[in-house]
Amino acid sequence: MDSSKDDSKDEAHITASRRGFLGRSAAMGLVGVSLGLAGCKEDAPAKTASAGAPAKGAANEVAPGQLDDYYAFTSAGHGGEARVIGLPSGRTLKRIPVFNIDCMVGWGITNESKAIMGTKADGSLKYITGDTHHVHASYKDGTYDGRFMWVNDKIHSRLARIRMDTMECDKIVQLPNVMGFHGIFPDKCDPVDAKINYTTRVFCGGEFSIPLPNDGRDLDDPSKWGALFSCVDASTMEVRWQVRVDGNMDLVATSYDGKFAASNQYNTENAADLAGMMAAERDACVFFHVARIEQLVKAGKFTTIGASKVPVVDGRKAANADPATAVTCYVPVGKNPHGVNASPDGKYFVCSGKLSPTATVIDLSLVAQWYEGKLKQPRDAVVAEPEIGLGPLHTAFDGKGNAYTSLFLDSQCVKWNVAAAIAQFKGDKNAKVIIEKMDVQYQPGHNYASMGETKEADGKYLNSGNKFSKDRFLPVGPLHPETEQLIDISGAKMRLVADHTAYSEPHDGIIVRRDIVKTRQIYTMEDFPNHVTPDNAGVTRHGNKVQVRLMSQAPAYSMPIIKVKKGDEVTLTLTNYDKVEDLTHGCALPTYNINFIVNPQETKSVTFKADHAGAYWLYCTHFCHALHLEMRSRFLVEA
Ligand code: RUQ
Ligand code: CUA
Ligand code: CA
Repeated sequence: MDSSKDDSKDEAHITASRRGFLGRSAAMGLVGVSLGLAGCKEDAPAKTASAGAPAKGAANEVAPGQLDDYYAFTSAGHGGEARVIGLPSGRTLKRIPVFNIDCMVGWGITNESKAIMGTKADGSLKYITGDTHHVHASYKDGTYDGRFMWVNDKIHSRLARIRMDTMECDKIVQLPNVMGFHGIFPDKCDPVDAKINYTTRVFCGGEFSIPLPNDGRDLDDPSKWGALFSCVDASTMEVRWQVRVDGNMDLVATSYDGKFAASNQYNTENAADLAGMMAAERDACVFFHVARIEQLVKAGKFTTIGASKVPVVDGRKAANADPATAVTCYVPVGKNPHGVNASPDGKYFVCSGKLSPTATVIDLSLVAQWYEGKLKQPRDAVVAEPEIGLGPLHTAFDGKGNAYTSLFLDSQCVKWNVAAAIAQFKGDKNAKVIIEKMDVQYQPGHNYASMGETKEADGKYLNSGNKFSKDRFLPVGPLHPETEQLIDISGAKMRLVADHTAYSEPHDGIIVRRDIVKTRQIYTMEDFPNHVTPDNAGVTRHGNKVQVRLMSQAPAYSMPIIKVKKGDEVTLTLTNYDKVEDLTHGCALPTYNINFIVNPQETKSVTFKADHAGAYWLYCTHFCHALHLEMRSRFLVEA
């Protein structure tokens, strides 16, 4: 095998690789026809030169000691965590374990984190895998308020909340009777009481149809299966209600007035196989009338499914034909759409076609009119449908009337003007819809702009989350990092300012101005009910249940020797008495799988069976002091 040939920088090879990807898709029968590429127009505007080299005086330069202007909060895909990145530098600031186990902080190891993640009767974790796609933060007055973020888990249909002051997950809820929970979006305002102008609900789209309940019935009859849209209370994190829909849901967006949540549907066919999901020429974006759903729930007009007590309202088409009482409105959009995004002026939702080279622009005021009986057909709410390129997925906004859509198949980001698209739809042949197309490397999934999902969209940066990097970075084996390309969108022309790497595989993210985020410096000891005090520190025993209460203060633990007996069930609680910001200690116990950290004034605990005798050095893992290595105690398990 000739492996010496370095073809990684060979353009032809790259192009071939890219074709290979598409070719493989086509060979698998994957959307061969549609991707082969319906409506591909040859008269598309000329591409700008491939932005291979970053611009001179790159705008991403953040000098040593200088702080970034923005935080990016991103998902991590099947890594199961969330991430915090500084922008424009691209420096990774933090990884927030959520659905995954992380032995640096002890997530999935400590009792406190396990209680959040969920355990089985024997105390072990219910799930050890996760698939995070979408991170969205809480709102007030149409912009971020710095309280919370939420992230979905597609694999086990869970929604997690992350406190922005500590950047740690504090609650996780599982959605009943949902599989493939994909899109999420917090509401921005109450649908009835406009004084409640902050997030109180989080909406969740269920992508896969399953038997309802999923207990073994109807296995051979997918026509009876269904999908649910869920509303979670932002503060209690309990599921408030669900709506059964026709078709499926993918991504979710919410209106600025709180009246609507919407989800794009690529499977309006209700099909259970690939060909069936591509049968219809148009699919839909379904708009949920939040106030009416809550009225029905209040009036007791709902059902429940299986063992779940969550109220379920019928949002299927047949039950919602009358606009006067409907809770759902299905607006037809381009074939197999992906992504639905709200424009920062609050007026439009944009759905990308994916299998149609178009984006569909829906006017929210017209959706409202349909519900008031003033609009004939839901389809009349469509006010533009420009052709923008192949494989459009997600759309970001700059707050200046322009939209930026990722084109997966074209490997481009297309900048287009929303007002021009509407004018063109009305018949203006001179409307200049497409402003610029920029090559990205390669095949973008999600993109997102600085503050782009708020009323404060500032049109500074766009991040293109590209699924393939190939030649962009030093090779690291068959799996490459992804390319997160940072694009300066503040000028007339888009300008690539950096290729940042990302470990597989972030999907979506948000870019938040740094002044919005207010983090804590240290914890408050009293916030932990089980914190150790000098009075209760030490070893106490009740039968074979042993409490080990330990304190840390650099460079020592409060007990040099800890003695237990083989067979004991040990609960070790550690409170960090250091008060200096960032003065964190670790706690590792060899052969017992114990490994976690305690930040200043924080308390954590672990429970384990001391099932093998011997001497074990309980040691500090987190560099804390000149005598960090000496910071250890003898943990003795007597035979
Ligand atoms: S959605 S890019 Cu498009 Cu979850 Cu992944
Ligand atoms: Cu304490 Cu290292
Ligand atoms: Ca379809």
